[in-house]
Amino acid sequence: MTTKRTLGLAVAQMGPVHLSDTRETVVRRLVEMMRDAKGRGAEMVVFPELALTTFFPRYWMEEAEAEARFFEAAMPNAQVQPLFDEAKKLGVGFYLGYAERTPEGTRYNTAIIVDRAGAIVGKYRKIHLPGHSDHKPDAPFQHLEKKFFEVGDLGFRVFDTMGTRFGMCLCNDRRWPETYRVMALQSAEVVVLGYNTPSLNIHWNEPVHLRTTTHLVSLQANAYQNGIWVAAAAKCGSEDGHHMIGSSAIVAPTGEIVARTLTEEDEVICVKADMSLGEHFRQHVFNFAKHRRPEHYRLIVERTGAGEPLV
Ligand code: CDT
Repeated sequence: MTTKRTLGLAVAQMGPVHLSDTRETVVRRLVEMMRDAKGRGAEMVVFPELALTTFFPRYWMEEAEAEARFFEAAMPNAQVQPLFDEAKKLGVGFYLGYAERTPEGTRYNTAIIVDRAGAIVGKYRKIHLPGHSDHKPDAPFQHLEKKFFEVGDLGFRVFDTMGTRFGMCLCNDRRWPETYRVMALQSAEVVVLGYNTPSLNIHWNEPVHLRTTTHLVSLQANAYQNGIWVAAAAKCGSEDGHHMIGSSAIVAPTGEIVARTLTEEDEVICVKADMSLGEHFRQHVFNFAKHRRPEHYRLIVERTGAGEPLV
C-alpha cells in the first residue's frame, strides 16, 4: 500500500528569446510565469535550457565573444537575482538552464535546482553535447555545443528537496536511456529538464514532425521504464528566424502525457503529481533489485562481440 504524496509540478515554456533581448527582460518573463505557476498550485517550476539568452550555439563566433555575451560568471548575479527573490517570496522552487563560466574559465551548459528558500541545492552540467565544433558555412545554421561547452563533470546525480528526490538533465540527454536509468538507480522520483530543439535537422533531411515525435517518445518511454515523472520545458518558436519545437510536457510514470503546451510562446502547465504513483512500477514490473540482470546484459554483449559491456 502506498501513500499519496503530491508535488505541484509546473513547466514554464518560453517563447523565443532574440539576440537583442536583455537578461532583464527575460528574467521579467520568468518571474511572471513563476507567479502564474504559483497561482495554479506549483511548488516546483521547470524553465528551459539556456533560458537567459537566445540559443547562441547556432551562431559561429569566437569563444571569447560567446563568453562575453552569453555566459554567466556567477549564479545568482544581479540580473538574475529577482528570480531568486521571487522564488523565496512565493515559496516556490525552480530549475533553470544557463551557460556557466567557472572562475577557472571552463564553460558548461548548466542547470540548477533552487529550493523554495531561494538556495541552490543542485547543479548539473550537460553530458551529451550534440552538434559539432567546426564551422559549417553551407549549413543553414550551426550547432556548436561541442565548441562552446566542455562535457559536464558532475555526473547524473539526484537531489532531495521539497520531500521529493529530483534528477535533472538537459535537452539532448533526454534522448539517452542511460540518463534516466542512472538517476532511477539512485531512486529519482522526478526528472526535470529543459531543451532547445531546432525544427530543422542540419545533419539530414528529417521530416519536421519527427522532431516532436522523437522528443515525446523519449520522455514517455523513459518515464515508464524507470517509474518516474518527467517534466520537460522548451524554449521554442522562432528566434530571429530560427524555429524550435515546443510541446513541453509533463509525463507520468505510466508513460502518459498528463499536460502539454498548446502554443510556441511563454506558457505554464501545472499538475498535482503523485510521487507515489511511480512506486507501483518500481516495486513490481521495474523492481530493479529483484528483476534487473546487469550481469547477463554484460555476458550477452561479450559473447556476441557486439561491443563494450553496457552497464
Ligand atoms: N540543445 C540540444 O541539445 N538540442 C538537440 C538538437 C539535436 S540536433 C543536433 C536535441 O537533442 O534536441
